Amino acid sequence: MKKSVVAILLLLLLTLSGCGAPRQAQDAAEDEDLIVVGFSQVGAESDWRKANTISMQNALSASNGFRLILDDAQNKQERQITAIRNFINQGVDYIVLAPTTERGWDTVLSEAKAAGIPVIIVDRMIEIADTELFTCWIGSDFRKEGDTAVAWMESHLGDAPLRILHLQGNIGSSAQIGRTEGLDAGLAAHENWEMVFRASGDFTQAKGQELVREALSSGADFNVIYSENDNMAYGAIDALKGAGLQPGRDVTIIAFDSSNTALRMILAGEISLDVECNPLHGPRVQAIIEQLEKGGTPPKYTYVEETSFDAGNLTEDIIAGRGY
Ligand code: GZL
Repeated sequence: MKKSVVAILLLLLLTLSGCGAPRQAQDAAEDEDLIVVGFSQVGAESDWRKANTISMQNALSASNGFRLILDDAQNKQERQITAIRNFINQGVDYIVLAPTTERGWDTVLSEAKAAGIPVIIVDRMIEIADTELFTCWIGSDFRKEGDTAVAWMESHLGDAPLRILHLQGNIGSSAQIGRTEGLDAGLAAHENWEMVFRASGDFTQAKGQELVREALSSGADFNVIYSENDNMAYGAIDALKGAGLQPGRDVTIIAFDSSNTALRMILAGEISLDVECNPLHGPRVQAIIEQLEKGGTPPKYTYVEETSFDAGNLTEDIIAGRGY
């Protein structure tokens, strides 16, 4: 929308001169009624992330009045910073950032502010000196997710000694920080809970499988896997089965995200608890931008409502009715 006047004048000039308008001028003119959004996405590391991207693409669509420019940072903050600078140079109307990590955003968000481009943060939190550098944030309470998992472990695993293998997400992401803090609080509160192995699987299935294979071959004696997302849990289950162990019987699996595949693993008795982390931020961001376009002021922070699933409350109908 910012480029509309310039684009239309350029188009007019080129058309009158008989030169014909280059494609980008035509695009720009077509953009005149669209809200142009630059979205810096973490990557495509998990089912959750893919569902999040699809949700944003479906909501910020041309039919809804948007032109979405999506950048996949492949889990690298420096690529996100480059993408944000490109969005600024392109003169987008809004920037949406799903941050890889909590820190390191002050400079580039100052540049977006100076360019007069509102920034909406989704999913993970950022730690920044001046919170005026972003307009609003919408995401999950990751510490609460961790506390939910620990409360379930307390009520379902009784007083048995727990020997815990902990698969962490990307270190420094607020999803990892909050879920780890929840488990650490549980470990501090229970003398019969022991951490026997802890490493980051980067939220990926391959790394999750690699780490559990490594733990098994090192002789680590664990009876619980606390996996900070579903995809690492899938990898862990593959590794357990490869070693002749039965997930859900020999080892209790705790996971996060509640994606469709993982919920089916609950029905199959392989995952015992899955704490929901809802990725469907597209409609939420769309509503925020539409509110801003009308001069409204969305809340600075919005936490999405989330639940958890186990064999006691999960049904096929629930799975069929979920968006991811
Ligand atoms: C959580 C999100 C995490 C998911 C992972 O909001 O940031 O990143 O739990 C994803 O699946 O990779």
